Amino acid sequence: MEREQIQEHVILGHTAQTETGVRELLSAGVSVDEIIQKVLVPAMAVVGEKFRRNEIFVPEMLIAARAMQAGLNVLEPLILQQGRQYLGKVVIGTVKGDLHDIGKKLVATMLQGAGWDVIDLGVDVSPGKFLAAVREHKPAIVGLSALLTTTMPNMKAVIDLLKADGVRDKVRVMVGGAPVTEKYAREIGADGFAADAGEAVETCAAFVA
Ligand code: B1M
Repeated sequence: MEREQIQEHVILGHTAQTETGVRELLSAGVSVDEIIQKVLVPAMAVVGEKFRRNEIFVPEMLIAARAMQAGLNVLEPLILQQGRQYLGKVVIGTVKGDLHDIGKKLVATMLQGAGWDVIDLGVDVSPGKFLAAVREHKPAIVGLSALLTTTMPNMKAVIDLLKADGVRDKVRVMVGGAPVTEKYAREIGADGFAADAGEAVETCAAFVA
């Protein structure tokens, strides 16, 4: 299957065809990274653009997201196989009010593949739940994801609560998600920012280097 055809399947939310296309690319020797960066992620960018232009609506965006996730699920075992040394624990989640989880899951999987023990709290995670997870798991790093400009401030709410509870200096906080910038990360008092899953692995590695 041609790459453009696979992208079309993602955009139209064809789960089975997306999985088949991803498997075919793998069989043809295309790397996991290339499939993610050059095929699947650009397809979702098209979906976002179509939504912005009112050409598609939330249900179409949702089924496209399912197809994208199905494609990523095919790749996940390969990412996890990398088997590096144990690096420590990361608690990660999408902040309160935000239901976007594909990017956060990809970050979590890549971190696991790189050797981190990842506790994924899911989506719509309240500051209190992040704090409880920090107390329970004592991670080296807390990762906060936000895809909406309206939920970005909830990342600051988590950092503020960690401060108020006296545990802020025991963890490093990494933030990310499409609208998040390095400047914003600094403004809210995060320790690091990553633009994509690959950078997230580098940022976390730098924290413990
Ligand atoms: Co939504 N959505 N969505 N959506 N959605 C966006 C984000 C939007 C940009 C689309 C658009 O208008 N063009 C727009 C946000 C505008 C804004 O605030 N600036 C938007 C909107 C408006 C909405 C709703 C409000 C729509 C509505 O209801 N009217 C609604 C909000 C629901 C809510 O959260 N409360 C909504 C809903 C949804 C769906 C549920 C239908 C679905 C999500 C399904 C799911 O996740 N299971 C969805 C989708 C699919 C998108 C787009 C099309 C794709 C997101 C995605 O999965 N990208 C998105 C448009 C776009 O991004 N171009 C859009 C692929 C993924 C691999 O990339 O998530 O960016 P990304 O993750 C990257 C990096 O950002 C980074 O690494 C990842 C991997 O490389 N990263 C981190 C992410 N988290 C990180 C954390 C880190 C480090 C790096 O450290 C901890």
